[in-house]
Amino acid sequence: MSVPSLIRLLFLLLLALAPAAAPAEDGYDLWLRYRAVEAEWQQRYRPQAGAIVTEGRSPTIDAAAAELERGLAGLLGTSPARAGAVAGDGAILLGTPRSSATVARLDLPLAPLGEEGYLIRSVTIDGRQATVIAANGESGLLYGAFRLLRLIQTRQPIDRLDLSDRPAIQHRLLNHWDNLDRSVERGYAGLSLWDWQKLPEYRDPRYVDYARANASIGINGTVLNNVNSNADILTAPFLEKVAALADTFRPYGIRVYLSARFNAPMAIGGLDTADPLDPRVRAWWRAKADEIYRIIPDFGGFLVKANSEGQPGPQDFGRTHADGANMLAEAVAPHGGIVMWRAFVYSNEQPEDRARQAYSEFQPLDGRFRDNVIVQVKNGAIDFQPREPFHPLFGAMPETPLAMELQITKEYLGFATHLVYLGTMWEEVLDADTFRPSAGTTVAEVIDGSAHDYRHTVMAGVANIGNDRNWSGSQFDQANWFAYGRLAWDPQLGARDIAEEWARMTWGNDPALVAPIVEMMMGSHQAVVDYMTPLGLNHLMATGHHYGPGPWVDDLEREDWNPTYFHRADGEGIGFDRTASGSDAVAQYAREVAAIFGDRARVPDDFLLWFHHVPWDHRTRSGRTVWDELVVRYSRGVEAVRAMQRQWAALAPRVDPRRHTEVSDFLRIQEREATWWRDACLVYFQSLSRRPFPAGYAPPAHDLDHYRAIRTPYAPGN
Ligand code: BDP
Repeated sequence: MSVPSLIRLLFLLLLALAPAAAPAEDGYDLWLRYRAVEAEWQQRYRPQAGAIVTEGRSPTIDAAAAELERGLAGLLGTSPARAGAVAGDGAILLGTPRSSATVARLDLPLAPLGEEGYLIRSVTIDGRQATVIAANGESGLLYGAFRLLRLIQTRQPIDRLDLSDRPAIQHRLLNHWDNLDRSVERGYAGLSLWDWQKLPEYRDPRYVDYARANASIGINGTVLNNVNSNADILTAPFLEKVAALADTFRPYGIRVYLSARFNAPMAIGGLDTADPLDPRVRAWWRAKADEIYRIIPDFGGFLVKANSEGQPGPQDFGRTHADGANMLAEAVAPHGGIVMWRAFVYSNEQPEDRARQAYSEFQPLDGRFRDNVIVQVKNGAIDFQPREPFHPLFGAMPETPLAMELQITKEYLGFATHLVYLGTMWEEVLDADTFRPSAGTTVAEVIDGSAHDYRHTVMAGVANIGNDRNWSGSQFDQANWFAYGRLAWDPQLGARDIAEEWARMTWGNDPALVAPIVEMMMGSHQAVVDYMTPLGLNHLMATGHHYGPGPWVDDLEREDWNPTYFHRADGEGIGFDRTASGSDAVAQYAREVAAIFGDRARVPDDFLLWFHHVPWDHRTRSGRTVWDELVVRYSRGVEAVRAMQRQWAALAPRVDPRRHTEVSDFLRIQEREATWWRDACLVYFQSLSRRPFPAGYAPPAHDLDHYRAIRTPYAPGN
């Protein structure tokens, strides 16, 4: 053999032996990256990662086993064989007592785990050491499989396991605000994943990855379409498409739900009314439900936005929300379906403080809903603002199951480009004490049903998912999808623990990486509140798209769409008086809560201007005047973004270049926009307060006219 061909041969040999280069990271894999663990961990894990044993088969068991195969292959570089029996040490046995005789024989304490819980134990089976993942229902196996993988992904030992878990909330749903033309209301991650035009024949393989991701965090339902809904989704051709998605998601324990347009009997049914008490209307909905369940036997039910922001509803026919909800509930009840009726209502004609309206409308209806209706309440009383006190309905409807609706997509929190971890914000709301019926009853306990013994429990998250390669529009927004799922599973989890788990799975386990990432995340919500709406301010966003500041806007058709309605700043002071001398919204809370929120001396500074109108020279807890404190907080928010930029820059050697650059670039956008927010708001408020900037704080670069003239008609998500 000639020398050159010898060299060639040698080269090819080397190439074959070299470890395959890891595929470039672009975020598609989310927290399910399954990149190889370090050598010493390989040693520790491998003995526990032998064959994957399933004695029975089903689509869900296969999905769980396939995930283990895929995960272990990536993490440990092994290709564990799929086997029908435990034959050697290190097997992972996956089964329910029904699917697996061995699991049945082990007589594990599965009873307390319900249908979706799971147990993972290191056991000995006929003298062989094995790990068993057992559950009563098959979706529990899926959750258990993902849990085992998560242990490895976060570098925890798996050789002496004895753990179990079950979800605290029954229905853990994503709400997609996706339109039939694939635009996504308040979506910043591209188009809708649902390619309606190509369904039902073509099922994008991405649908399976979507289902895997959701199953990995325990999400078990998805509302496919926008709450501002189009009745066409309920027509036969669309239902076939919906059925195709349902078939794809089913093995992953995920049911589909639809947003129903209340006047569908008129829009697509040829009736001249949608009056919920009209027998023809009731018959139409019953027939529609029957039609849906014929092709989607496990259809979850309906989500409804009625008589809100122009959507049709029962009040158009002189009926109540309960009449409307009960009519739909009756239609799906024979099939085991549920109706989620949104409490996000406010009306233009009502002179009442917008923050009070949902409570005024719904609280008196407590106990008037059929037993398969859940009233879905946003976390706060206004609208997904950067920070809101918990909604006063939580705790106030003991006879009606209440769901909490969170917004994962960051409509009011910097769209996809601002790094804002929402786990801390949600934790703050879930941990809030409702004092109903007594001290110590948190919002989480209302939602998980324990406070009032609810028969249904639901958590809903407005999805931030689109067809962008990284799913959520940004790498860090994946954390919000993840955190939402984890909190829906267990609302008692800590935001920091979730952040750490996500960081390890998404970026790597190097402590020098994990610690700063978690630190960035944990401070990020306070930062955005500071540079957008500090001290309890809210709704200062520009009109329509809500992109950027518009605190001066005062000319919209509805009074309660104007930022000036919300901040009420003038030459004397700033803030919305919601005490007894004002709208008295505080009275909707339990007495103990009202006593705190309603008292200027006791209200936390974070909610000062939400509940109080105070003079510019009012002293906050810091000892500074409100005006000075505004300047300090707005400036502090911008500084926090700059600190994140520095922290992230220092991580360059430890993060793959593509994702690192993307995050750096987004932080530059965030820094620019945070500065814009600070400057525009402060220059505007200064035009009213007529006070100087405190020493050491630079006044904005431009005058008010400059900021008022900024127009961004093409901002996304509108
Ligand atoms: C608001 C959004 C709007 C939604 C509405 C809702 O701006 O797009 O339709 O909430 O939740 O925050 O119904």
